[in-house]
Amino acid sequence: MGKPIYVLNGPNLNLLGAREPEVYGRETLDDLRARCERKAAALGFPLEFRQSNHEGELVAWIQEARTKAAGLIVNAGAYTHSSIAILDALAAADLPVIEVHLSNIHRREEFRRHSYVSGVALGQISGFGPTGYLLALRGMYEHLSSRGSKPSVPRARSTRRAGSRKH
Ligand code: CA2
Repeated sequence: MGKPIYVLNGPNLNLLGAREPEVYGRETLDDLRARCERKAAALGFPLEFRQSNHEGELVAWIQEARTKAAGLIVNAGAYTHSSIAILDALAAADLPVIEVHLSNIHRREEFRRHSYVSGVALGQISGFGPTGYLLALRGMYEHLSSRGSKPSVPRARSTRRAGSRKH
């Protein structure tokens, strides 16, 4: 098994499914975790899925990911729009980052349009609900595979034809 992809969730995402279903849907965080685990298993990589309401804990997890993870998928919740500490930690991690939001942050309040995370992310997926996480996992898989750093991708078969080997 290679290094896991870390999926980190920020404040209040533990309330998923319990409140504001018109914005965030009816799926709980546990449902979302289960979906992500199934997707990661199908793609063949380990997954580390976590949620915290604390900025410092998220920073600590990003620092941990620097040596332990192959890539980071981040929904920093409201910290997306405010946390330079998370931005700095992501930049220092020097890992591929994909930013995810359940809602489309560009068609909500003006203050949600700016994301600190975007400055260090490969890209942002916003507005597709829980499906956005699955798209991010797929995107990370493709990104890591294209760099040859997806460990469970079968090694390329030799292009040398049988019998052409020099003895
Ligand atoms: O759309 C997203 O995923 C957000 O990251 C969610 C954050 C929000 O501050 C961002 O602007 C966009 C809020 C997460 C709060 O989640 C709740 C879920 C259910 C009920 C209440 C809050």
